[in-house]
Amino acid sequence: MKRKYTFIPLLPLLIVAIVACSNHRNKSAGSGSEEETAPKPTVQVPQFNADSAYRYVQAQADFGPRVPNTAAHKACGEYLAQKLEEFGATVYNQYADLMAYDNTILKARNIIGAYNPDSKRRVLLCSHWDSRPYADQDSDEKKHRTPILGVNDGASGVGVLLEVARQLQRQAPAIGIDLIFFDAEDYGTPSFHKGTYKADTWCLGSQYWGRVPHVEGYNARYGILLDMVGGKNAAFYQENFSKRTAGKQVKKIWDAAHRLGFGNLFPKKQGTEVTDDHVYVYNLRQIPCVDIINYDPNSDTGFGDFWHTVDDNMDIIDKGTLNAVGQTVLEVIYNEQ
Ligand code: AHN
Ligand code: ZN
Repeated sequence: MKRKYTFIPLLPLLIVAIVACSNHRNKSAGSGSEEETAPKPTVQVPQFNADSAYRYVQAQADFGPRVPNTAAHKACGEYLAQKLEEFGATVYNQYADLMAYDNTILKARNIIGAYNPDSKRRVLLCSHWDSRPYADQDSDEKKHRTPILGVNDGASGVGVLLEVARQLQRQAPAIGIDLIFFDAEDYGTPSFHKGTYKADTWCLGSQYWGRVPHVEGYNARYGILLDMVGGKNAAFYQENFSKRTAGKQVKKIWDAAHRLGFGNLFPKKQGTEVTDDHVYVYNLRQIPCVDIINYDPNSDTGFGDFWHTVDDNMDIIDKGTLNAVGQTVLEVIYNEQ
């Protein structure tokens, strides 16, 4: 009897003691102990300059259509490699003869700029730099064989990445970064083609790089592909191949965009599945890669009214879109440890 009486009141006491103890532990790990322990280092993310990115877009547009096997293409390739040199990257050039859907041999050039090349911790950022030989989505059928300027479709992604390169030179992030400008992305089978069907006619440059990377055994944690990232009224729905194969990174990028106040451009909603360079980065090198691509399921082609038309020119470029994408990319890469 006596034993029972002394035992029962101890139980609530014990619970109170445990709760008090755990509360104390919670407090000491939280804000209360900031003076005693070193604060978590906060990274300084550089400010993306959209005016600067816009100038790099304009500079590419000034060459004219950058269709493989043309003088404008060749000259623009020189310009891009020279800019990467100027911004302190280690530059690699991959020259390759690639066969197009109609058996034309394309004199292609992938241009790669590496930052902190010795680091094993790497993120890959990429875009295509060529422009399409055909305005085969133009409402005027007579223009279907006219090469396009590809300002949004081509120059915008590269323009954003050149501004990222300029920032990388000014302030290095904790990890290594590779910028890849893929060639011959947009020489895919045109709508008017009557010949036999050939698979994989888009993204020839990234297919080549996937088989023969610029560095043997190349690897990266993940990649981010920028495609059509400068248009007015852009919407970056979550491209579905990216969601399936790089879901964690999609979340990370869209969370970063929302944190920065660009939630309106980055709806956390599923887009379509697009055959783009990221597919080959993943399939051939097993590097998860997220395609940030203007795609709005509520619009006509999804890619914007100017897509693969003669209207893909400087008039449709919006610095606000370039800024939202560029700042989001910086936020993501400077927060990598
Ligand atoms: C196709 O139209 C098959 N893929 C879209 C990839 C692309 C073309 N991105 C820009 N131009
Ligand atoms: Zn295109």
